[in-house]
Amino acid sequence: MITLYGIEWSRANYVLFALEELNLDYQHIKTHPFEEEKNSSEYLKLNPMAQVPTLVDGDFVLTESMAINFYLARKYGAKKLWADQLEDETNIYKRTFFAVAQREKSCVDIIFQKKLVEEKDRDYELIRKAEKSLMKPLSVLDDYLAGKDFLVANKFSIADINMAGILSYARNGEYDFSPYKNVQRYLSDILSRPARKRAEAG
Ligand SMILES: N[C@@H](CCC(=O)N[C@@H](CS)C(=O)NCC(=O)O)C(=O)O
Repeated sequence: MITLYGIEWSRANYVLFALEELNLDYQHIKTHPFEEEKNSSEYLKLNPMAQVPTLVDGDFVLTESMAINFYLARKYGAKKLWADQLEDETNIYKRTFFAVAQREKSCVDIIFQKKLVEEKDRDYELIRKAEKSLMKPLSVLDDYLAGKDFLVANKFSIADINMAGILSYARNGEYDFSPYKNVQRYLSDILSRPARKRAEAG
């Protein structure tokens, strides 16, 4: 039995997307990242960082959203979401790490400030810096996506779930993607997949 802890708008969103793409049976426990339940002794045994998401698959407990997605893709979706060749597999890592290292913090800052922080407390300078820091990585991604529908080996993979999940924060925070037409098209294709819609609905 697979159990996923983490409410759908948290980083659990990438994992829910993968679980839904793979049509897996799972139990979803909507642990809230900013409420006391994540500090319960039971939850801390699973995730000592008191963060979400956490996946439990039988006796196996795994934290870190991207590691969870690599695990699900390898274990349950080798044909559907993983790669056949070492080079493509390595590119799945590359695209995912690039998304996490170059974009995740800025995307999270944007959505957090715009959707969770009250207007009177909003840090507009942080938003401005976050938006600016996305320009170069998005422009590099935009060039890469010219004429492509997917990130790796011209096929949908876990790398697309990870990348689109991270960029979706900026998109939901009304970041202006219009200068990056290929990224805009790519995001709208990946984020309109039925599995993603089911994941968003929780
Ligand atoms: N690198 C971790 C980050 C997890 C994380 O920061 N989760 C947030 C919710 S999106 C959280 O639980 N925040 C509450 C906290 O840090 O106390 C991952 O990708 O799983």
